[in-house]
Amino acid sequence: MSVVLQIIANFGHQFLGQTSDNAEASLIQLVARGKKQGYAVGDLVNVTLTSDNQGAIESIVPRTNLFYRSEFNKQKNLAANIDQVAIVCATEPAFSEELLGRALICAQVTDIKAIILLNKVDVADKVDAARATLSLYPTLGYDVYELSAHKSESVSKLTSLLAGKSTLLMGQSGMGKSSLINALIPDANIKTREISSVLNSGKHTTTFSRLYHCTFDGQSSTIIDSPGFENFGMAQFSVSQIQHAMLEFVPYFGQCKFHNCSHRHEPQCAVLNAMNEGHIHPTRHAFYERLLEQLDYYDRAAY
Ligand SMILES: Nc1nc2c(ncn2[C@@H]2O[C@H](COP(=O)(O)OP(=O)(O)O)[C@@H](O)[C@H]2O)c(=O)[nH]1
Ligand SMILES: [Mg+2]
Ligand SMILES: [Zn+2]
Repeated sequence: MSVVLQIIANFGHQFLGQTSDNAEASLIQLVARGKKQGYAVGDLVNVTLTSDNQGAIESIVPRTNLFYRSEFNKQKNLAANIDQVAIVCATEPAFSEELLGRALICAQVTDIKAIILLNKVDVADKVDAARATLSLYPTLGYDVYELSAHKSESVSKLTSLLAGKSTLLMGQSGMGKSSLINALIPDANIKTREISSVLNSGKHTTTFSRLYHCTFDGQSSTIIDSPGFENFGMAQFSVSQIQHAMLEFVPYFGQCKFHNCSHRHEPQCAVLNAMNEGHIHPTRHAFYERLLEQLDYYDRAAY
């Protein structure tokens, strides 16, 4: 029998599928037939069932999008077919603005809405510093929502942002992602144990992405939890894609002296002029230079 299933967890080359509209549907262990493909959590796949709880992936339903990081030829799929990515930061431990910036670039190039969650705002002596760091991002067009995973009224406010959507939750470890998932999805622990027991006999329970079906504000929604990350390579993008994802640079494009200006060191560069006049934050321009340096490095290493 052939069915369409959604991949809700993967670990290495093992996948778990479930019908996409029923949180209580049983978990089907999936193997990829033929050439190994880079399936991602959130993918819809055509499956031939070989038993009650096993099946073979025959083909993939075309994706609306795929969010992934990459270094050289190593690709790490985080999620497919998502409506938005929520990047979790915290007041403590301090979060990496570099990783936040990279996740935002990736969302921008992939044309996925990104929102920033500042968790642990109950930590009174750290909240001002975190707010100061994040104050730049609303000026670029990104909404920042403050919350505390330990406060139920704050978590219930969050559900209105998630209702009816498929959201990839990402963040460094320690930011409170698991606490948020547990507050949002009361039986998340049970589901996780169930997934681990089918997928990999309980090992490495925190190292794979998983998708949770949930109902927020009466609307069917999904949350994809991803493993904590400490780097975020974007070898897949071109210089031009990165330039256009620097949203505050975009209004100045076309005004530089050289039409192929890299906006790094050229004379009469409209982007550099805007920075010197205080319209572009120097930390963002330095961030942009680091991204381009890393692309140069990938290019040189490829030969
Ligand atoms: N004060 C405070 N601590 C939190 C909050 N959310 C999470 N934590 C704590 O931060 C630590 C890391 O949380 P965890 O959910 O494991 O983070 P993860 O690594 O992102 O999954 C734990 O000790 C949590 O209890 C919060 O809103 N306020
Ligand atoms: Mg965790
Ligand atoms: Zn320029």
